Amino acid sequence: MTQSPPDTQPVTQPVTQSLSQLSPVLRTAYQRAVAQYWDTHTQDPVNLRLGEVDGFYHHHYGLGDYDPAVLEVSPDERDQRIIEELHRLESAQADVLLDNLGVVGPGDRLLDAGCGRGGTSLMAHYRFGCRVDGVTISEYQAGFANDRAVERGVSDVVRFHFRNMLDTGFESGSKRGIWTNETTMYVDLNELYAEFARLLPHGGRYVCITGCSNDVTGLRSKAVSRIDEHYTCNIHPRSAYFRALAANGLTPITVLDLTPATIPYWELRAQSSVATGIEEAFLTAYREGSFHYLLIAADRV
Ligand code: GPP
Ligand code: MG
Repeated sequence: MTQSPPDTQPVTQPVTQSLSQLSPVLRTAYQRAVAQYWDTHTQDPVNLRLGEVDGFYHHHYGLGDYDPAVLEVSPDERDQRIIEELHRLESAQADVLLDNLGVVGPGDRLLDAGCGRGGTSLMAHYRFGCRVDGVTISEYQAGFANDRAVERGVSDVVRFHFRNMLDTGFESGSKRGIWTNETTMYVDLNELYAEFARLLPHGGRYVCITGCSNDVTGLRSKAVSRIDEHYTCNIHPRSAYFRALAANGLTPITVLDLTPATIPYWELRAQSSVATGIEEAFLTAYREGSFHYLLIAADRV
């Protein structure tokens, strides 16, 4: 059962209908399909075995060079060493995201929009000492992440909610910082940034890490389409981010092209026992230039 943190929205509708019909969280057939994907992809070794390394479970990719020595150790140790190395690169990616949140104090509140199994939220809490809320449209993920927070004894300050990031229900101006770690390809950016503009006070910071298609090379490539199909997502072009941010009072302060730094992660993952089959599409898309791995930090003005 999913845990219900104290401020989870109550379900007030009549009990004669099924919960999925009633839920105010999942509003469209598309959102239900995405939620179903994450509610049923629960045994994914590429995410579980990496998370088991230290209890921080991620749903994003990695940054930085891998240690080539992991490919040369004895066959009985090789698999585990590669998994540990992939996990190190994924945690390094989350650190880069948090590096760009600006000054955050223990009294601040942060929002992880599309929190997955909660790894980045927990890292943010340990770094800044503040309260973090994560939202996900997967009840399974919210439950899993809350269990990790309970295990660590931080469930009073790190909470995961079965909520929609397009309509979070949190108070206006209540979040000093918000991030999306590879989740924006599941939503309309204008709707998303209107909600973030509401939640951030003047001067609040938003950080996005995303994969986006390259307007310069034209419409989406075959490799980008394969990624969309694999994850049931809709990768946006780079231009769409800047248009939607500007339209919603969010002004970029930092833009980093992380593409060169993520390619080693995919090269190592392609050689691992936890490869899922999507590795070649990422490598092709990045190498042919039809896709970028981008960080954007923007301030609410
Ligand atoms: C990784 O999640 C991210 C997504 C599914 C969103 C798509 C991201 C893009 C940059 C296009 P994951 O860790 O669950 O994926 P996997 O199971 O493949 O490791
Ligand atoms: Mg993963």
